[in-house]
Amino acid sequence: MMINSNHSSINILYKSGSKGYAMIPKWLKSTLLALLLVNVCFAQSVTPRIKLNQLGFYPNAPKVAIVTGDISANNFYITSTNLRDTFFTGTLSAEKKSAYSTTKTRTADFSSLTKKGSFVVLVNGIGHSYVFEVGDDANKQAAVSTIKGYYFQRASMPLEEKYAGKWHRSAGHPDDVIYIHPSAATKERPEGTVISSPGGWYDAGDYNKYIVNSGITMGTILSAYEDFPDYFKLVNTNIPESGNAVPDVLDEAIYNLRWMLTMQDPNDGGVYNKCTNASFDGMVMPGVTKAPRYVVQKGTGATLDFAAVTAQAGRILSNYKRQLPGLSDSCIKAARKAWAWALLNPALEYNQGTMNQTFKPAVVTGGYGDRSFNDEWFWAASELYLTTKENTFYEVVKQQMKDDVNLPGWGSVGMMGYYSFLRFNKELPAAIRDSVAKMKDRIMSIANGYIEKVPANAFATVMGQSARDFNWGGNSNAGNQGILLIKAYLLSGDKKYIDYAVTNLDYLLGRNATGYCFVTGLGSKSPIFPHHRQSTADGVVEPVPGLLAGGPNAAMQDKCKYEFTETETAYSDTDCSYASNEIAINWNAPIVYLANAVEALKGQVGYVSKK
Ligand code: 9MR
Repeated sequence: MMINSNHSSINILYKSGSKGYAMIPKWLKSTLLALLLVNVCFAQSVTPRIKLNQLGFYPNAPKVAIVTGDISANNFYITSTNLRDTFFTGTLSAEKKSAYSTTKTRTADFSSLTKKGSFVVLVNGIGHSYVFEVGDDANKQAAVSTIKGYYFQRASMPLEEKYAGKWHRSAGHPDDVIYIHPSAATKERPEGTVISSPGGWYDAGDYNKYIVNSGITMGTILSAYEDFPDYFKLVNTNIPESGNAVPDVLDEAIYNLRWMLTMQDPNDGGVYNKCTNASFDGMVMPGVTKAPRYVVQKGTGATLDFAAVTAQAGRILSNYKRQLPGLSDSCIKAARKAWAWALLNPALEYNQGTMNQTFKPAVVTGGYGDRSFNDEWFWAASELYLTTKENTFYEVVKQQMKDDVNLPGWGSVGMMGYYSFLRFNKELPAAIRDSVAKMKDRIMSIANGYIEKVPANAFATVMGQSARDFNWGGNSNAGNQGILLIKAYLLSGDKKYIDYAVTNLDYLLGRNATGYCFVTGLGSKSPIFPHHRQSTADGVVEPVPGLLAGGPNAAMQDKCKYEFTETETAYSDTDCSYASNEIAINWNAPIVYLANAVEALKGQVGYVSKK
């Protein structure tokens, strides 16, 4: 229903009925209208002070915008994009002071607006928000474009215009001549031996490929598929493999999986930490520099992450044996071999500093150096057990299981094992279901802890309840908290957990203290200058789309120029800022999971009417 309101003079002119309008002489009408338009546009122009999911909302889902700063008005309006028609009038909440910046906020809750269309939030004296949609596909663009982001990270193949649009480019690093770095030399593969390690995704803004970071990334994406296989059958990302008999999200993951398989030494099963230059390339297009590439030292973290991913992939791909002959079996074989190597090398750390004291050339690219391997043992044992059902793996699950497991990250993968066990809980033997019950309790207790703290949060999100959320790549925390809440929904069937997961999707897409929608190419205000070599060097104004910026990082290690510097605003949309504005495969994966899970569940939880 349309509600008449008096929030804007232009509205009065149009809405007060033909009588009032007709009383004004014709010559005056046009002058007045012009004047009023100038006035309205001035007083009610778009403002960054209204923060919201810049894509929009589902008709029957919660809808919240956050208005920041000093506000004298008490009402807000949801209007048409030309501000003429008002569809909802609401009252702003009491003011809240943010815990991690000087920002003051008031909440505009318009959840009961169910009308579909394009709208803005209007607050008198402040202005109006960016245009957002209410519709059945509110987060679909985020869901699809963040998967497509991985296609743009592919090494060793040209990105053709029909898939990559204006971001098409040549193949980049062929990676068919990779030297065994002295740190990785063995009898069978002495220093300087050449191997081939093509394909895979570039890690981030840089052009190197790291197994540890691929591990958590692949685990997250494969888990999204395993949780919602039917949904993913319908997701088309327009990649070269689209239209084959495998879902696009799996085709994309397989591109990286095949690279991962090249990183295992077939002689002993150990896995190299990375395939890398000795030092980072300049801000040039992929493949411009011809610096030698190396595989560097094997490690327990890399090898167990590899075992977990290949075990999980082997399980998933056993349903695609006809389409992908041999791949599932090769993965499981590789996982077992990696496991065997790890048993002989149970805690071989990758310490780049120490390595560089012994071996030349010194390697100064990303370290991903982990020191504790309990969580990697647990994750690898979990995936191997779930794939093979062999008790030896379950013995290790029992030994390594901890009950204080927290959100996943590249150096902390225990929760990945929890997630996989819980996915298959119903199929497990009774004795095992008891330990799985403890995993469920842990997840529910973290989820409930998040929910309790939302009312105190100035943006009414789960993200940003602790200063620790704003670290390097902090936006992945928002995504990972969202995933945990989705799991809580899947475990409990209680819809409120999805509502809270959506607060974090809203956070990433604009409802945050910076006001940025953090995915390139989405929304009205998103990063233009990510620390991403291709985006900087390709001569295209818009950055490569579908990539999530790291986000506010209070430590600002890069010492670049920051537009804002408080804990929750320490974000700089400059290509200098690798500490807040880089993109990375492990940060994209949680938003891939979250956005796609919400799209997959939107009918089940009643956000949209079921078709
Ligand atoms: O994501 C990594 C972050 O947790 C570390 O604090 C940081 C510094 O070691 O490195 C980040 O990873 C970078 C990697 O080392 C190289 N590629 C780009 C990654 C994102 O900045």
